[in-house]
Amino acid sequence: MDVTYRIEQKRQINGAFPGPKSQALAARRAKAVAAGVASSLPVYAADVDGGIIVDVDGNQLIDLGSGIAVTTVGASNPAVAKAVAEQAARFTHTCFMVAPYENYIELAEKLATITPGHFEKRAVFFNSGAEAVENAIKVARVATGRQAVVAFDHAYHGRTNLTMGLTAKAAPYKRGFGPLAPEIYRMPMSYPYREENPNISGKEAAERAILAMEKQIGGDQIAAIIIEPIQGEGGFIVPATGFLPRVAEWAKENGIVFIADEVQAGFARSGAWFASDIEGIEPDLVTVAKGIAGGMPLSGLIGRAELLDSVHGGGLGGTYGGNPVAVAAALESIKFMEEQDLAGRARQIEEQFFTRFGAIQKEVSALGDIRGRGAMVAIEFVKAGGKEPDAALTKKIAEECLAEGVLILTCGTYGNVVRLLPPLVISDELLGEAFDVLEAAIRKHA
Ligand code: PLZ
Repeated sequence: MDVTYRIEQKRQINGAFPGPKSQALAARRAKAVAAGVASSLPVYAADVDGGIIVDVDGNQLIDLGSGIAVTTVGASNPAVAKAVAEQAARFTHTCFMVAPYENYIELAEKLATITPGHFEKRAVFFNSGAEAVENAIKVARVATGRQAVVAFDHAYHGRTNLTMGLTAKAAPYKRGFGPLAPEIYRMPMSYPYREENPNISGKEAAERAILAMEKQIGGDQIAAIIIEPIQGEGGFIVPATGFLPRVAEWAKENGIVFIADEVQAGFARSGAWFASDIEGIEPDLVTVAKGIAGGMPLSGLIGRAELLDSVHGGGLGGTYGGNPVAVAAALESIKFMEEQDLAGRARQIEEQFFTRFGAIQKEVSALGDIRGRGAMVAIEFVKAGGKEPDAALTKKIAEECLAEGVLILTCGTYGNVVRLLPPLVISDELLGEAFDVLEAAIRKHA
């Protein structure tokens, strides 16, 4: 990897944490910002580069979150920043539905070549992951003339009305926000660590879900099956080998649109362009966001031409979708990922993680499972001697890391998963130091 850093890549906590400036901002925030939006960090960001977040008091934290899998190429990647500035100086917005522009088309062309599937494709752009997912469902319903949508246990697809219905976890995402959208059915996932029968194969887990779909809905009633090839918020769950190909095959046999939600796993994060590539599936539709544009808000829906083109003219859109500044950032981010082989970098990180934490798992029984792919890896913590989720321990470990200057996010249906999502431009040295801090926190509390 050939990257230069603007900020010294050094972890450093100066005295009080949070410092006085962050404390002052927290007091202002309490009086101005809605209480419903929570933050992982008690400090406020001032400058971010490579693997370092500098806060307003000058503390320097190692970033293992990338703004939830977004800043894959860095949060201030110079090539992205330049493209953003140049595009903003020409025009920030026209609305593609009013005065269309070239870079939107260029990004659609580019995505057709890097997304899974050897068939003719079309793309359409939006602002958030949730919006891409909503539109995938809209397209599938028009294309099939059916209404039912299948999602899985532990799924996360967003917070808008339709997508919160697709999301599995009630608190905090759905609590009190109903009524939820109708015609959503939830099916059992392949979650190897928590299977009742530890020997169940991926194909058998797929047959379990298929039987439930046949009995509870009927294959000819289902418009779409949506699934994250690696589940994100639900706990970085990698389904058993063979699960996804069998579900996709059954979808095809029944004329059901198979949608891969690659919002979190996509764009080099999993060690391939898309996690679907590793699973050997060719989804009919793919939703993307997060890592696509170096931190600029952009999402997309890409897939089979005949599906996307089945929607009547004017049926898809939105004021800001495919904003030219965000699209310019995406084109540069993708170019950077290619030039720097960030997928290869993600595979290196995967290897370092499994070597390091695999060894610790042999000694510390609280590490129930270590899993993931690429730079999307996680540890599931359990109580000694069994598999009971230990959310309290998970929280303690994440807090300890934070106090030591390492930002680590948690996730999982049971809140007992520590997930690592470093920016792929992080140096080996800094990543190793973050692993040291995490290991020390585990050894202290587990
Ligand atoms: N699909 C697979 O991971 C967003 C959500 C964080 P938006 N994940 C982070 C939070 O608590 O809000 C996500 C995802 C998958 C869809 C989404 C939704 O993407 O850009 O947040 O709408």
